[in-house]
Amino acid sequence: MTLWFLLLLAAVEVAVIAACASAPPAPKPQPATSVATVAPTAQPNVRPTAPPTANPMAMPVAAPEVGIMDDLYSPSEITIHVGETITWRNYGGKVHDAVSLTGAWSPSLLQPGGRARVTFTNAGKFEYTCSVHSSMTGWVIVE
Ligand SMILES: [Cu+2]
Repeated sequence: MTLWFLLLLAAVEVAVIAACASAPPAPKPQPATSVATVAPTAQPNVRPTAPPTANPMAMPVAAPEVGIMDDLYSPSEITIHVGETITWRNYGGKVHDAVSLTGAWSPSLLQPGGRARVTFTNAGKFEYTCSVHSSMTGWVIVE
């Protein structure tokens, strides 16, 4: 009886081993597929750079200007170089002018918004006034 039992047990074991041997191999565990967690980047926030600035040496220099107000010159003293031109512009509401005290220049009266230009060809310090409002005085220094 024991022998039969052992033989039967052995037969079952062989059958089990054979079944295991013929079974398809268990799939290898695969690492979990990595999921991209990085959100897509936003649109590039690159703005075009400013165009290169022009050569400072080539930039135009503001022309010397004296504003005429009611009733003063602004600036009341201006320094320029020989050969430069000053523009007087009447920003006031009255009629004004800018007349040299020595008679070096004598522009006509300027209506509001009017302009007068004088080119200085000699160095010196020149005082001027308004022929209508004698309290208005200014200086041009030419270097
Ligand atoms: Cu005046």
